[in-house]
Amino acid sequence: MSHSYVDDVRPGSGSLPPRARYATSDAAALSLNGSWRFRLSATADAEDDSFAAPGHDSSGWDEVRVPGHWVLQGHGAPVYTNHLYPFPVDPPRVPTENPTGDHLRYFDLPGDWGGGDALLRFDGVESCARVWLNGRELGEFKGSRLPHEFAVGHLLRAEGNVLAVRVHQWSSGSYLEDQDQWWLPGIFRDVTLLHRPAGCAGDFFVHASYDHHRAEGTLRVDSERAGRVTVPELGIDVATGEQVTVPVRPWTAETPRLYDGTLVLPGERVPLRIGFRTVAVEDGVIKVNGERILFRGVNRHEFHPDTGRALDAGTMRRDAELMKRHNINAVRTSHYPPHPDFLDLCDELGLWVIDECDLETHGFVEQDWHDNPVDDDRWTPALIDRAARMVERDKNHPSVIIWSLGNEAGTGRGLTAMAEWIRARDPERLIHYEGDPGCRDTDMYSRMYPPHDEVDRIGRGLDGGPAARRGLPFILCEYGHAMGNGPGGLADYQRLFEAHPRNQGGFIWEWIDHGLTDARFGFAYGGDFGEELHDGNFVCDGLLFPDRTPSPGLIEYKKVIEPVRIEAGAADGAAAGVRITNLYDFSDLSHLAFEWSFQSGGETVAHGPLTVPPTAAGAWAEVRLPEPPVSEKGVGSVWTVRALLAEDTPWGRLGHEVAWGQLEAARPAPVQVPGHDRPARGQGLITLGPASFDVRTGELRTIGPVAVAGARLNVWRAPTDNDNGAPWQPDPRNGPLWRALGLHRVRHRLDAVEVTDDAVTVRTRVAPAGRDVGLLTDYRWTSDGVRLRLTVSVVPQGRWRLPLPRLGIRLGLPASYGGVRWYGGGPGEAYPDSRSAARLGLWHTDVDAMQTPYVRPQENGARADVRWAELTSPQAGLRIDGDPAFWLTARRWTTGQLDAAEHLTDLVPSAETVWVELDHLQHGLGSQSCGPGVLPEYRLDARPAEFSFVFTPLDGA
Ligand code: IPT
Repeated sequence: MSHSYVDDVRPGSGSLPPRARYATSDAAALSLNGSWRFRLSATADAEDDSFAAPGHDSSGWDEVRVPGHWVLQGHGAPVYTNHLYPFPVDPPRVPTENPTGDHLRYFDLPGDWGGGDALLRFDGVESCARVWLNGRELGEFKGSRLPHEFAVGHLLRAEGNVLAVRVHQWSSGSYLEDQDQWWLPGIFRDVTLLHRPAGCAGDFFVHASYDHHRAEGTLRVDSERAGRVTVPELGIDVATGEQVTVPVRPWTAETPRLYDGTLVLPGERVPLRIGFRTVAVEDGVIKVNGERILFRGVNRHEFHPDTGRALDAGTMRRDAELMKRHNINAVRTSHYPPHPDFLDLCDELGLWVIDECDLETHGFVEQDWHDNPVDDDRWTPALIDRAARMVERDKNHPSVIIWSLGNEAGTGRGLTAMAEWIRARDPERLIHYEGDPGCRDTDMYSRMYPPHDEVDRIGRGLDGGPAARRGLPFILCEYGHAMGNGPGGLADYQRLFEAHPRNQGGFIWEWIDHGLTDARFGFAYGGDFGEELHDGNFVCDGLLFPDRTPSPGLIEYKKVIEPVRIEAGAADGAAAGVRITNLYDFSDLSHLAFEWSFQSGGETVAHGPLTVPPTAAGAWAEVRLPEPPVSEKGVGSVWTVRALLAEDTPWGRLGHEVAWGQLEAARPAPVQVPGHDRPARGQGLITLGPASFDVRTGELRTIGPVAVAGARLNVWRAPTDNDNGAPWQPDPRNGPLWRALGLHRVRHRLDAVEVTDDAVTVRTRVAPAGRDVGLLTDYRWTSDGVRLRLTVSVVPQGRWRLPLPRLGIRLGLPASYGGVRWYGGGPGEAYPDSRSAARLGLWHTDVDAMQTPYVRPQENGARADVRWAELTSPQAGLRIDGDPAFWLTARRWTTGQLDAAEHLTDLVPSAETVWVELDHLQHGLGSQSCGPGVLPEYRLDARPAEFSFVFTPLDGA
C-alpha cells in the first residue's frame, strides 16, 4: 500500500540527520509560510499522489494558512481527550478514517539566491507528512513537534517550484503523542527554505561552562565544519574545537548574561548567543554555578485560542514576559519541545528550561500499559530519533538545563535507551522523567501532584524508596492544578520548598487554558465539537485565561513565589520594623528600589523611599520604618512596603512591582449599634430603625430606600472544578457529595418571628430534603434608629460528615446597585487557601468587574477580609460593616444560575437584581481537580457559629 509508512513504527525516511538550529545567519533563507492550496480527504489514500506533480490543477482547492491547523480553519473539527486515544488502541495501526490534508505551495527563488545546496526545513507538522518537491518525492516523517530537514538544492528551479506535502492526522506517531491537549493536525510551525552555500555550517555544539570559584568561563565550539569562533567582548578568537578560558559574568535565569559571538565558517557566519553556566547535582541538590536553585515554574503548552499550537512571535514573547513579570523563573516545555524561538526568549529574558521530548503514551494505562511502545524494541529507533531531534536542535541554549524524556509514558527499555543516548551526547545537562519512580534513568526524583505532607516527608528524607532515589534532589514537575478557581495551597507548598534543601520547587500545571475561540460558547472545550470521546473542560486548567488575561491563580502564584519577602520585623520603640529577606538564588537586592507608604482608611497619606542594604541572596535585613504619620483615628491604617524594579529590564519597566508586604498598624474601630430602637408592628410590616420586615415571615424588606430581597442563610456555592475533584484522587470529592446531600436545595423552615423590646428575632431551620442534618439559624435584628445590625447564629444538628461550601447570608438588591467599594482584601478574588495576593486597601469597582471569567462558570469573585463594603446606585447606597470581617461576593445571577451554566455565554445578567453574598466563612479551594484536596486548616466544618453585619443606608447626597 502506498501509505504503509503511516502506520510503520519507523520514524521516517529521506530526511537529514538532526542538527543545531539557529534563527539567523548570513546565508539566505526563504520563508514558505503563508497561504497554501489545500485539499482534505477522509482517508490516507482517498487521492493518489498525482497532485505532487508540477502542473497539477489545484484551482478548485481551498486555501489554508501555514503555519496552522486545518481543523481551526473550517475543515473538520478539533478533538480533545486527556489520555484516551480517540481511536482503537492497536499499535501501530491507525483508523481508516484518517483525515489527510494535501498541501501545495508554489514559489520562485529570490533573484539573489545563488547556486549550490539548499535545505527544506519543517519545524512542526502533526502527525505525519510525506513531501515532494517539483514532483520528486523527498521522504516522509513523524515526530510532530520536532524539526525535519531535506536536501533539495538539486531540485530547485529559479521559478515555478511546487512543494507538495501530504499530512495525515493519524499515524504510528500518534501513539507517541498522547499528550493531554487538543488533537490538531496540520503544518503548524514554520516551513523554510535555507540556502546552503559551499563551506556553510553543519552541526555545531557550543560548550560554555562557568567555574564559580574562579569566576571564569570556558568556551569550546565543536563544529562539523572547521572554522573560527569570535566573541569580541571577551577578546576571543579561536579555532572551532579549541578551548578557551576567560573571566566572564555567568548566565543564570536571574542574570541572563549573553555574549554575542560568531561562528565563522568559510561559507557562512552564524551568530551565537553564549551563556556561561554549569549545572550539576552536588550534595543531593541541583546546583547551577555552585548554587542551589529553586524552581518557581510553570508547565507551558503552546496555545493560542484562535490558532491552536501555531504561535506567532508576539504571543511567544508575551508568554515569556508575563512569566518574568509574575516572578516565574522556570518552564517545563510540557510535553514537547516548543517552537525554537521560545527558547531564544528564555535565553534572553532568563528562564530555566526543562526541555521535554515529544513523547507521551498515557492511553496505554487503560490496558495496564500492555503493548506500551516505550517497552517494545520495535519502537526504540523512533524514540531515539525523537530524543536526538530535541537535543540536537536545542543544545546551544543556555536556558535549557534539563532534558526530559517525555511525560506519562510508563516505564520501559525505550526510555532507558533515550536516556543513554542523551547522556552520551550531552553529559553536561541533567535528565528528568517523572514516570520512573526508581530513578534508574534520571538525575532527580520528580513527582506530580504529591500532597503537602508527602512533600514534607520527601524533604526530610523520610520517604524511603529505592536506594538510587534517596540521595537525589526532588522536584514537582506538576503541582497546583490550575483548573477553574484555584489552585489552593500554593503558599503551603512554598513553605515546604523553602524549608528543605532537597525540595527544589515545582511547576504549576499549567500556564494557559486551552479554550478555543468559538462564536457559540465564547471559549470552547472538550465536547463542544461533538467529539465521540472527550474530557470536557479538563483542557482549561491554566493560570492564564485563553486570551492570556492573568487569572487570580497567577496573581496568587506571583505573590507566593516572590523573590523578596517583606514582613513585620522587630519594632524599635514607636517605630515599626520590617524584615526583608532575599529569596533570590544569585542576585542581591541592588536592582530593586524599595518604598514605603502609609494608608489611613485606605488613602495613602504619606510615602517615601526605603533604604534597604544590598543584602546577598539568602540573607535578610531589618529596616526601620519612619515615625507613623498623624492620621484619622478609627478608620484603620496600614504600612505597605514595595520592592520595585530600579531600572527598565527587557521584561519589566522601571517601577514594576516585584514584591510587597503590609503591616496593619490599626484596625478600623468596630461600628457600635447600641440597639435602642423598638420594633413596631404596622400594616403587614414590622419596622425597626431604617428597616422593615414582613410581619408573617420576618423577612427583611427594606433598609432605608433600598428594597432587599431574599435575605437568608446560604451555604451553597457553584462547585469549582477543584470541588468536583478527579476520580483518581483519594480525598472525598466534595462537589458531587454536596450535591448528593442537597446543599443546593436546602429549605428554610420558619419556626418563629419574635418581636421584643429591642429586637426582631427570626428563628429558622435550614435543611435539605431526605436527610436529617440541619442548621438551626437565628437572625437577630437590632437598631439604633440609623443603623441596622444583624447577628446570625448557626447551630448544626445531626451528623454533618462533609464540610460546608460556605457559611453566610445572601441578599438581593435592585439592579441599579452595581457600584462596589470596600475596605479589605483586594483588588482581586481570594479564597481561604489562596489569599496571599489580597492586599488591605480601599477598593472601588462594579459588580460586573468582580466576576472572574472561568471558562466553565463556577464559584468565583469573593473578596477576602472585608471590614466594610458599600453597594451603590447612582442615587443611594447601602453600607455593610462586618463583625468580624467577611467575604464579599456580588453578581447579577443567582448561584443556581452560575451552577447550571456550562459556558460563559450561558450567564445572562438579571435586569432586576444584584445578588450579594456576605460570607462569614468559605471552604478552601485545594487542587483536587488533579491533586490533593483542601488542607485541614482551610476546611469549613459545620460548627456552631455567630457573626454580625451592620447595615447603614446611604443617601445619594
Ligand atoms: C498529568 C499530565 O501529565 C498532564 O499532561 C495533564 O494531563 C495533567 O495531569 C492534568 O491536567 S497526568 C495526571 C493523571 C496526574
